[in-house]
Amino acid sequence: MTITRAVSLCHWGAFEADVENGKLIATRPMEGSGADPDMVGAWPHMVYSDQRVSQPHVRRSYLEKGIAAGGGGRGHEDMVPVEWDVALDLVANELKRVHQDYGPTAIFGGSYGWSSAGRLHHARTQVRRFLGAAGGFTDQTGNYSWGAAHALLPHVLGTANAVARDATSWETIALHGETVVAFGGLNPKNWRVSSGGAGEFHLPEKVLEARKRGVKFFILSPHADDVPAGLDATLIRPRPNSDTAIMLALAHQALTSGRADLAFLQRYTTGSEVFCAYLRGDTDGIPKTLDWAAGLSDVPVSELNGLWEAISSGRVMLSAAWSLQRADHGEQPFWALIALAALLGQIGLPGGGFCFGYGSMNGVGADASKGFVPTMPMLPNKGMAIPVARFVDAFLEPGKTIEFNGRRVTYPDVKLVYWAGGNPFHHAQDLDRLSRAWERPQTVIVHEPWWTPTARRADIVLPATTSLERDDIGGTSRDPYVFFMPKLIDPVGSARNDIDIFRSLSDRLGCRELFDEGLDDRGWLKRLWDKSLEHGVHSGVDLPDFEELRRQNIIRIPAPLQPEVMLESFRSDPENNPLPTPSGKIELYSKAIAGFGYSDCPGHAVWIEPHEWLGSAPCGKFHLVSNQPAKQLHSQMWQVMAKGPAECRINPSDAKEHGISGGDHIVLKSGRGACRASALIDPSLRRGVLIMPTGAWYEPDAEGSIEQNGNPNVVIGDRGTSQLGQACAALSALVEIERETPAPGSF
Ligand SMILES: Nc1nc2c(c(=O)[nH]1)N[C@H]1C(S)=C(S)[C@@H](COP(=O)(O)OP(=O)(O)OC[C@H]3O[C@@H](n4cnc5c(=O)[nH]c(N)nc54)[C@H](O)[C@@H]3O)O[C@H]1N2
Ligand SMILES: Nc1nc2c(c(=O)[nH]1)N[C@H]1C(S)=C(S)[C@@H](COP(=O)(O)OP(=O)(O)OC[C@H]3O[C@@H](n4cnc5c(=O)[nH]c(N)nc54)[C@H](O)[C@@H]3O)O[C@H]1N2
Ligand SMILES: [Mo]
Repeated sequence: MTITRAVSLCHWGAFEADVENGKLIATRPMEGSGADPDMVGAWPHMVYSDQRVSQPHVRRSYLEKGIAAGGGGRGHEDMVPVEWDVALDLVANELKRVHQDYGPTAIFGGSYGWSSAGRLHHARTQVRRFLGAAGGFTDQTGNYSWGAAHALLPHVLGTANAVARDATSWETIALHGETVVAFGGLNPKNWRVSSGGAGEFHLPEKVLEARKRGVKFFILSPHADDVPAGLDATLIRPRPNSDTAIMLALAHQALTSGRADLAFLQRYTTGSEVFCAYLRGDTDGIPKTLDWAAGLSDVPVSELNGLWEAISSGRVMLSAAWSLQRADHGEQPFWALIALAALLGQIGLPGGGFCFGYGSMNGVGADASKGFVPTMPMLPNKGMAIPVARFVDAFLEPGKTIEFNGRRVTYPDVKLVYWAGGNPFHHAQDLDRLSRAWERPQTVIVHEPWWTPTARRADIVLPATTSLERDDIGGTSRDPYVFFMPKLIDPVGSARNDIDIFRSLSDRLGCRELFDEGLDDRGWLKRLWDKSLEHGVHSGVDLPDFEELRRQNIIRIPAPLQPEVMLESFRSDPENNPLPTPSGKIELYSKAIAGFGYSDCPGHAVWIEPHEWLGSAPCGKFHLVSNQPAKQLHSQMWQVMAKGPAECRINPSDAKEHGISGGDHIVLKSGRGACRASALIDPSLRRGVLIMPTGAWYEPDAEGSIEQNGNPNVVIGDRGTSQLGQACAALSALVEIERETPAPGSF
């Protein structure tokens, strides 16, 4: 019997694996890593799940009639197993036909989703490289995570690095900070995940260390789960989507109380006069007072006063979770937070200023050296790109022109969809509408290891390996480790690596050289690592060569000499280190944005009422917060973790009013659709708010009326944040609920 023990990596952490006679037996957190044992322990169940796609499949009527079959049968018909060559010929011929008849933009290959960890075999990167090499495609720009910030922050700060990359380290907060205010909280469940994977999950300890050193925490969130245990934080529970009003009111208070740091505004910002005139009410007749914000946020003014007192002196770090900007007018809370921090004048000082994402992902604010984890280079795209979260609109309304960050984008006429490494039937909003849009393209091709809802709705499904079935290099710049991820087991079934599938297709399409430059996997991995070695030479860090990395399996990169303080060099010398904004300063008023003329995103931070929120909701409506799942990465692991429909938290008084007890099956409804959930009574939750995580696989019932597994995106609308960001606004949704009758059957 041969037993191999090796370390590998996934987005939810580094793990040790036992392989016995070629079979994966057990996986557990890498020692000292702090990864979640349930999540990394799921691997053996995942790789051998009965949901694995065993071989290529083609939808029955598509196999018989080709595109004459139409798209209506997707997800309803059976899928016929076929040989690899049959499937690959079909895919290559379709790509050739659509490209010839309609041009590159008719091929939609943005393929948004998290794929797996590992730089070479990252499916979304490979599909976009391949389609680039094959002549071009319609890409997606931005991301679901912080799409509004992706559009806004370059105008205000010059880059979007403030969302995570450049975050001020927790060490400096512990050493120099006095108060942390976290809008959207610091939910420890979000620290179980890192894009790219990680060898350290130590944020809970780092944050508690700051507390031990006397830093006081204020958390603004609808529920207590956003407060880490032991933090002893003051919890303020505003109405969802009202944070901008609170930030503006605190800024107004700074201005009118004389606390505002006018010298900072003068030296480091532009446009403060226009912004301050708005705060005073000179432009709209409404002074943005604490009373005004108390009315909008439904927080007693005494609590807002307490918050003001806490931040009016001492070193203050203001933080906002990414969730705040995944909402109607999601650009505003981020811009308002920057403006408030500017008025307090501590941007660029250790432990002070602002930052986004401390509560959103592992590693934000951890001390790690950047640039050692290589990335795959992209190839030029002769097609076009649309904002990531607008793809359903594009499928439904080809030829329509929308505004997007100062540009006009005309939707392409999509004939072919190619998805590898994402699950749009999990992540898009208004899923019943996506189902209708999904019928329109002539051909849908999906690479997946598992029969996800998206794979089940494809015409051609190609089975992909998981990251345990191939060699790779992985890591993230917010973590001190780089991993060689060894192939632990042979491909399950007849699965192939995404890159090998694209190699076979590019042979058929005559673009192989462009696609992989004649390098095999080992050649690519060595080339990637050589880039890290170069970076090591420039930064004085001694790194092992590729063969040694492979042998060592994992290497630790020394921490930077100085802990990160965001915008420190700009603060110390703004003349010589200007920001890459038009003014070189922080733009509290942006002429560029004002020039776009968008009423939903004017030239400075403003309060704009969300389209859907409790402030103007008819009686009986709830605000649905759909946050990230605790023990999954999005829809990944659902097939082994789910024990029934997703849980939906509800306040006990709200539950009582609706005759709902804990564990009851309930139905959430909106004009867009309905989904089932299991009620979880949560006394810490604000009344009128429901919290239901994403992560369930979309499963409409036979009549198509109630989704069975609890995917909140069935009831959530699909509207862009604004004409600037056109980003995902999933966290602005009003729904109704009822107890399911008759009593719940089995799951
Ligand atoms: N209502 C609501 N909706 C949301 C959000 C929200 O907060 N609320 N959040 C949004 C955010 S921030 C995000 S990031 C998205 C998540 O977006 P999703 O696309 O839903 O993310 P994943 O579930 O991680 O999808 C990755 C897919 O890749 C597959 N996969 C894994 N490894 C491989 C591989 O090697 N090859 C191939 N071909 N496939 C592989 C997995 O099985 C999985 O199906 O959801 C968004 N949607
Ligand atoms: N375990 C786990 N961790 C993850 C992920 C995962 O799938 N699983 N996904 C990762 C990804 S891709 C991303 S983008 C990040 C997302 O990071 P975030 O967007 O920060 O995470 P969420 O869990 O969606 O939301 C965080 C909290 O915001 C609060 N909140 C929602 N709306 C409002 C509001 O209007 N005001 C205030 N004050 N609070 C509000 C909710 O109570 C919620 O618990 O998470 C990452 N971390
Ligand atoms: Mo995300």
